[in-house]
Amino acid sequence: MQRVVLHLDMDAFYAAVEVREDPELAGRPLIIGHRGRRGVVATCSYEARAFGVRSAMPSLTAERLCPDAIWLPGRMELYVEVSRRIRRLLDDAAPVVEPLSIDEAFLDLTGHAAGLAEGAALARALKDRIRAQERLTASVGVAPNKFLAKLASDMEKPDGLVVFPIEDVPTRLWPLPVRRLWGVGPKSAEKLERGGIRTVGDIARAPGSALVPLVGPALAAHVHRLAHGEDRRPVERGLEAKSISEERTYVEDLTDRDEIDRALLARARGVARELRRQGLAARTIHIKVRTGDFTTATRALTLPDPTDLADTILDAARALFRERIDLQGRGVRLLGVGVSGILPAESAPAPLFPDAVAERSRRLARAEDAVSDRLGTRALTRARLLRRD
Ligand code: TTP
Ligand code: MG
Repeated sequence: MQRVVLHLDMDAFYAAVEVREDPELAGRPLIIGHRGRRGVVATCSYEARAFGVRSAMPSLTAERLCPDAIWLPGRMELYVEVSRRIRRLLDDAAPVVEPLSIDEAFLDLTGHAAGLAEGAALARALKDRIRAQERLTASVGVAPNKFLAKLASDMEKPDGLVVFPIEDVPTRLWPLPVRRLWGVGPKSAEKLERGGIRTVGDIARAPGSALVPLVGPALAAHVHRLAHGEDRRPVERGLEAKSISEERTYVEDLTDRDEIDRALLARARGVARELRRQGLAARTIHIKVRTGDFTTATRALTLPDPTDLADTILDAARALFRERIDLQGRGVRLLGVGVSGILPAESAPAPLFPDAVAERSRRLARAEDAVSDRLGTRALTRARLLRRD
């Protein structure tokens, strides 16, 4: 069966959402980011790109290239909400959707669309729905695999729709520089170029034995396949950008360090229990702190390995609180702990070096879960959480 894979990427995503919210911004150079010496550009409208402004560029450079640009700081919550709504449209359009980032996903239409032409018709309909419902444009690539689909979605941005059949590989893929191949970073590109291999076509035409001394056997085989437009990676169903959190507001502000620490422990336990109940693990740990004067701060950090354990979540939450929150003498009115970057626990890679402490925590957690399933969550607790009275 011929595979039909779509790659969809929203155009100038944050900037386009801002333009939609304020039509006065349409047609003007718009930059999302913070100005000044320490700022960087998150993204910018295509009008600003005409001046050479790009994502991740220092704001000072962008200010020099485009002095008349309008700057906005960005509103993450709004972009996440729009992203979720678009995700629902994608789920309606394809049986399998694999989100890659806030504005980008692969869709697998194999068995749903007979061939690339039918895939393109479905892509057109999807673009129309996104435009009608969200008043935003997307660029889509349609191809027999992920690699070609992603390449194609980028070819006619913004508002593009490009079909990339395997027959087009020699004319459209081979002229591109080697660094456009997935997995070829600046270092490997340099090694290939030193061996006289500059374009994807050079790789495709080179005998395998010519590449091995330059980049090693594994990468040589990989780039050789890609250069011929071959990529067997499946589109994998992703979870909705999901988060789990628990927070509590206090009648009287917490001021005592130990009291705050116990509150963090209680919230971390709740979040970890919920993760295990759903068979999930998470990589990113958040805290939310509202002080007596109603200012709210959120802080997050990402762990090397996903976890479903209260102790690991607590360690991260404590570190965030200690190092990244300055109470300036104020008390804590609300305290929350949350997690995101969630994946099914069984798909979490097993740790390279199994760790005895983590293993003990895991066994303890399983025992705690068993007790609370039978007797309720208050039946078993940590001594630290018992009130002195
Ligand atoms: P991209 O899809 O890379 O960029 P874009 O959607 O703004 O523009 P286009 O796809 O048309 O080229 O990233 C999606 C969003 O992610 C982008 O709107 C802002 C954010 N982002 C950053 O905050 N920093 C970055 O360095 C990049 C690349 C993106
Ligand atoms: Mg984009």
